[in-house]
Amino acid sequence: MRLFFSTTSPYARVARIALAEKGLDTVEGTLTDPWHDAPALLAANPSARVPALLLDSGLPITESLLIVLWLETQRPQPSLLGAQPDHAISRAGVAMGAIDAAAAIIISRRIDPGFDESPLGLRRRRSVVAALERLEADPPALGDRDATADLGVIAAVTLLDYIRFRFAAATWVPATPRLDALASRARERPSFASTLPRDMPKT
Ligand SMILES: N[C@@H](CCC(=O)N[C@@H](CS)C(=O)NCC(=O)O)C(=O)O
Repeated sequence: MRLFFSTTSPYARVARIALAEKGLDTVEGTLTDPWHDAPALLAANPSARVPALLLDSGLPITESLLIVLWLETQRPQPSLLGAQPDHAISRAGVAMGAIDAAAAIIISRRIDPGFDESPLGLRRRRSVVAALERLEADPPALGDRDATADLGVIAAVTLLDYIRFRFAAATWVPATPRLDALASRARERPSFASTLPRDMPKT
């Protein structure tokens, strides 16, 4: 198997953490800037987006949450849905919506440097703030070291770390002490520590 990923992508990070939590961290990774339209990525994903997981059969699985779904079917244990699947999935939905909103702000700046303050930019910002506030009010819980991180934890921590990475100086990001504590505990796990967002290496 081969995973196309970038070090900045929160979506790729969700897939990478999920693979590692399932004990599949030895899957070969191909560092790929999706914006460079690498032929191998385009062959795996017509949308030219990361993550894309190429199975040994040659079949590609794209979309972060579908990669998680595929993992659940192939390797049900340990489950990424945790003890309360409803809650894990619900929180993951809130976090993924905010990841979409945050990523949309970053991408839209490429064509409109003033996007952040535009009506649509402010709407996307509101989504991020509202999701962080909702997750902060009722944060997912991480068990002890032996417990697997569920999808709610994976998505919430991925969101928070992405916001810190991309919007470090933003004054509109709310204080989230409970999520900060969760992220700091999650960082004790190799799956989270080894996938912290960072700029892509210069080529
Ligand atoms: N819904 C997709 C989103 C993937 C996505 O947008 N990835 C970004 C990187 S953060 C990408 O590859 N963008 C390149 C492009 O949009 O052309 C998922 O969950 O995997």
